[in-house]
Amino acid sequence: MPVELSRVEEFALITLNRPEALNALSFQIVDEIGQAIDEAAASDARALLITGAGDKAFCAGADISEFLDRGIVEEIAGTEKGQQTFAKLDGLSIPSVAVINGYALGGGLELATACTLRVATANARLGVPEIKLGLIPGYGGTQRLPRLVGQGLALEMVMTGRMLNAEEALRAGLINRIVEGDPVEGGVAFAREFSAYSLPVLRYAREAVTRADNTALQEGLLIERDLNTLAFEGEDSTEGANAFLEKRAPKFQDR
Ligand code: CO8
Repeated sequence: MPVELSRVEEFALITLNRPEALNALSFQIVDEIGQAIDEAAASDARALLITGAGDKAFCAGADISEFLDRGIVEEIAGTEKGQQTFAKLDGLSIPSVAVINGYALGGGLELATACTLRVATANARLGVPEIKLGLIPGYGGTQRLPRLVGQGLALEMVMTGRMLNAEEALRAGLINRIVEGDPVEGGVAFAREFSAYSLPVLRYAREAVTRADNTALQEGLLIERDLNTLAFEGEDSTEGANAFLEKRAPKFQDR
């Protein structure tokens, strides 16, 4: 199967399993990623991890061998399908972590930037080389990338196709950690830094921070106030305060 959904302890794990083509994305594979996201969302997983099979690539982007036979109608439908699938990932009720184990290029980097957070191996190379194919990113790359790294670097990456190494990506805020050893274990260790916290409160936190991109400051502060009030009204904030005062670890119930 080119897309595999499995379980690693309390986490769902999607593995792009087409290492002979550096896990490149056909339309069929994008569909299967969408189905796997739906299954992960319906499970009791506390986060979703996404990685690529093999030690060379997370994903080398859209499958270039499909490009030449494609008409404009198929192209529009395929781009919309990719954008919708990645938007589904972005809006997932649980957080997601891209475990970038090598190349994350084009649609592969767009998949990674649709995740909540990203870790990468030291050999990772991240870029949007579409310009070299006479194209621009089409799965959200011109929109999510500048929100993460700023317009200057995003324009440079889109206009030159230059790849960043893991250190550069870390400095630019494109990835959150460089992991050593087994990449999935590194991703799991990173996910554990937040996965015991209240899931609804993590969701409010994600929503408040991501809405900052599209919102004027005064409006954003109102969104923050309302989401903070929702968290404050939840049982988990009572448990958090009690646990602090009783000098014990909190036991959140996702309420
Ligand atoms: N599509 C199809 N096959 C690929 C892809 C790809 N994106 N990338 C690698 N492969 C294949 C190669 O053809 C090769 O196959 P084979 O062994 O049969 O010849 C195999 O994977 C191994 O690749 P290489 O031999 O090239 O490995 P290298 O280590 O020499 O190079 C690179 C690795 C640098 C990653 C190189 O493979 C490369 O440049 N790949 C293409 C990267 C790229 O341009 N990605 C962007 C694609 S466009 C895109 O993602 C747009 C997304 C949104 C569009 C919306 C569409 C609807």
